[in-house]
Amino acid sequence: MSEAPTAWQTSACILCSQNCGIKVQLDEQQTEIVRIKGDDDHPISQGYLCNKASRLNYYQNRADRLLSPMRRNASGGYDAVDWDTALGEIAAKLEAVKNDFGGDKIFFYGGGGQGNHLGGGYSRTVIQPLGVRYRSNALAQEKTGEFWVADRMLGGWNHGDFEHAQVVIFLGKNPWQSHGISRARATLRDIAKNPDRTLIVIDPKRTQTADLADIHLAVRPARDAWLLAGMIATLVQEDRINHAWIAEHAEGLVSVSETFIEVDVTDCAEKSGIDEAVIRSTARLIADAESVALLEDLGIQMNRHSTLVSYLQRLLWLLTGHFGRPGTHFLPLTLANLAGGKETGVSPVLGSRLINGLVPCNDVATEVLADHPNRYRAMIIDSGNPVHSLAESSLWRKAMRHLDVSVCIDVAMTETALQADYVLPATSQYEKAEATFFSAEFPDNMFHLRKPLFQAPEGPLDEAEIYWRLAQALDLVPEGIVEELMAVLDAEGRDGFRDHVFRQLAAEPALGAIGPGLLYRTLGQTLPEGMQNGAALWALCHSFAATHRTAVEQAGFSGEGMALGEALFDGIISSPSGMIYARENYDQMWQRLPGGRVNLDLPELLEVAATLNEQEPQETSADFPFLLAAGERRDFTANTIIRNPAWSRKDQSGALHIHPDDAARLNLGEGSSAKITTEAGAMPALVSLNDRMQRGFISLPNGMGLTYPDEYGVQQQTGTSPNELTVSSQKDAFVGTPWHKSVPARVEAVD
Ligand SMILES: Nc1nc2c(c(=O)[nH]1)N[C@H]1C(S)=C(S)[C@@H](COP(=O)(O)OP(=O)(O)OC[C@H]3O[C@@H](n4cnc5c(=O)[nH]c(N)nc54)[C@H](O)[C@@H]3O)O[C@H]1N2
Ligand SMILES: Nc1nc2c(c(=O)[nH]1)N[C@H]1C(S)=C(S)[C@@H](COP(=O)(O)OP(=O)(O)OC[C@H]3O[C@@H](n4cnc5c(=O)[nH]c(N)nc54)[C@H](O)[C@@H]3O)O[C@H]1N2
Ligand code: SF4
Ligand SMILES: [Mo]
Repeated sequence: MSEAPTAWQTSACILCSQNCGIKVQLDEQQTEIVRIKGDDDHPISQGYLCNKASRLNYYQNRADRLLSPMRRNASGGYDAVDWDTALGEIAAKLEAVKNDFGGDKIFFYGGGGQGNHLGGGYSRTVIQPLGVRYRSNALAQEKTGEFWVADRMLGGWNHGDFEHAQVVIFLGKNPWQSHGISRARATLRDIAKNPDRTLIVIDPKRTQTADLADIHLAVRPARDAWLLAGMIATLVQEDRINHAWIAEHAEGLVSVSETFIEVDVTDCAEKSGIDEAVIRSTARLIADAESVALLEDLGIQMNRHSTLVSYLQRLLWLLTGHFGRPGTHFLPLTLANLAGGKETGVSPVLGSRLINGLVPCNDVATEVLADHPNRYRAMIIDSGNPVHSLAESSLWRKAMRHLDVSVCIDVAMTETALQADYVLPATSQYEKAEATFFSAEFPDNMFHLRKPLFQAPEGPLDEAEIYWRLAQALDLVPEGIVEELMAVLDAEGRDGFRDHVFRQLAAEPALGAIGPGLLYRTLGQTLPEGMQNGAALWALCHSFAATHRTAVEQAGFSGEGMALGEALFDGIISSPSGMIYARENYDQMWQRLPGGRVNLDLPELLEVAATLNEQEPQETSADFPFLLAAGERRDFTANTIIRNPAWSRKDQSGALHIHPDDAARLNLGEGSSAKITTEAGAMPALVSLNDRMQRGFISLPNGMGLTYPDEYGVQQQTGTSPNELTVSSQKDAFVGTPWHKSVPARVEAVD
């Protein structure tokens, strides 16, 4: 490894949605990352990194790298096949499903992870022409409830101004470990240090974030709805509502007041486990604050009443006027909107609500296995590991084997790949230009197209190339089209190319369906070395510049007509550390709200809120006396992005956290082995005593239980796979998000 390192190159960390800018040095062979530091020129992270980034070489260099297309054989093993064979057979099988049952029986899952969203864009090259209608990704097991609520209240998903808010609230969120806000640890320390600012953490566990908090509301697991309802009832009953702000900016106060005037705060206190006086004083603090910013995450999104809680937390700061000015909340102006909250129909078997086209993840396997004419019969999975990461792994394994044909596109032979008929090897996120659409900032919005750091090995292909070749195998590509467009590019440059493409699209709209792949194969060839995968952004830049001209100009770009989109694209291609593509002020943001106003009234959720006092929640039973938080973010977890357990500097097998009193009762000592049993099955886990846990509340980390070859090439599994313990049917009533954070469970000592 450590020979003379090469010059510093610029990229980004791919281990969480923050995508902090990094500078790296490679070894002389240009195959290993030997040094990593923060990139001071990155507009948002500004040199910041957390503890995980230094381990990125474990993603790039791995013993389980997939180097050839694989085809499942009769005995369940896999044989290497060449690309033409694999894609030819896949095309024939997908076509058969389309012809016999309809393209809407082909399901698409994934399309991107924490660091790669461009591949998913190129998937359209085949899924549109095939007539794929149903799709999903990890957002539909965490954020769709929030998106649905935010869309109906604000016309879009909001984020908070945590750097400036006087009062900052984290609800079911541990940003010290999981980030989700820029430069999280620095920002948290700033808030904690400043006596004029207040940090409130709502979490049953005393997390590292809670250690820094002024107020830690250690709510009973799964009881946030009562806590928040109690706070809102306080605001309504003590008339601490900001009436002037609401008159100016919001609709629907009457229905909200009518509901919460009736809510019994004492009962809310009992059920949530938070003292009534504390509920009331916290509500008053929010009402009196200069500015409040709140962030919700998995602690409530993967829990009972999750969609209701997403609504209640918004009421809390909207009733008190904390939106649309500095230090509060805003709607980011994203280049491509991942957070759409519109209802777009229902799923074909269970009739579940689709949000932004996404089928609830908890329903997908069920809809494959159903005895129903509309069941899914084929699946393409790209950059996702649903067998491991979605509820009820055993059901997913069954579903995968039940499909007529399944294709998995990944860099490794994952738990999902091991159930697929075909596995196609992708280039890694550091072998092609990549980017995400996660950035959620205000007033500046930033985008970062990373240059590749490494030459790809022989075998894997960019997703764009995979989809293009599959489109060819499906006979979707008109003869000579690439040559024709290349000739135009050669002769007339991008301007002539653009006019030509638009003329052709008008004459032959079907061409638009293979558009992303076509751009990759034509325009992509003319981009600076290594940037080919950025080609599809060209179309996106044009549509964004056309819709948000002022915001793009305010970010410093200029150009008449279509020249603005070209300037934006040039900016993206030539900004190795990322760049600001849009800038807005708060007045302009307000104009993006429907009618320029906030809507407080979501009747079906108010209806549930009105029943909270009558409900007698009982999550545990004699059989399952614990609540298991299945999938907690810790120092060295990063979903399943890094599979080699050696990447973790501590707690490699991801211990079960349990309160010392519970452990003593069960004869469990530090480092002992336990058996965890749920409705889904039983799994072993290593025990760690942890007085940060409430009694009766246990937790396991996410992303564990992955297999990885040891030095002899034998697959070894490390840690407990959380979704062997979860079931699909435990999910939210509105959008089907899972109840992973409160799985009824039993714990026993094993010898
Ligand atoms: N280190 C690391 N960081 C990551 C990731 C990773 O794998 N590892 N993954 C990234 C991804 S994909 C995501 S979505 C985010 C998720 O980020 P977070 O949502 O912050 O992560 P979690 O640790 O799963 O859950 C947050 C908290 O919810 C609490 N909680 C559990 N039950 C309840 C409850 O009933 N009520 C309340 N109020 N809280 C409860 C837990 O104690 C925990 O502290 O993290 C991202 N960042
Ligand atoms: N019980 C429980 N389950 C959970 C959670 C929990 O808290 N509890 N957390 C959930 C959450 S919030 C999330 S976001 C999901 C995340 O889980 P997944 O959706 O499975 O996502 P990742 O682990 O990020 O990575 C998905 C796959 O992308 C592959 N990959 C990496 N780079 C590339 C590339 O360049 N191209 C391609 N084609 N593939 C690539 C990786 O090898 C991996 O197999 O897990 C969820 N599962
Ligand atoms: S916060 Fe940490 S894990 Fe997330 S992108 Fe930044 S360095 Fe990577
Ligand atoms: Mo996530």
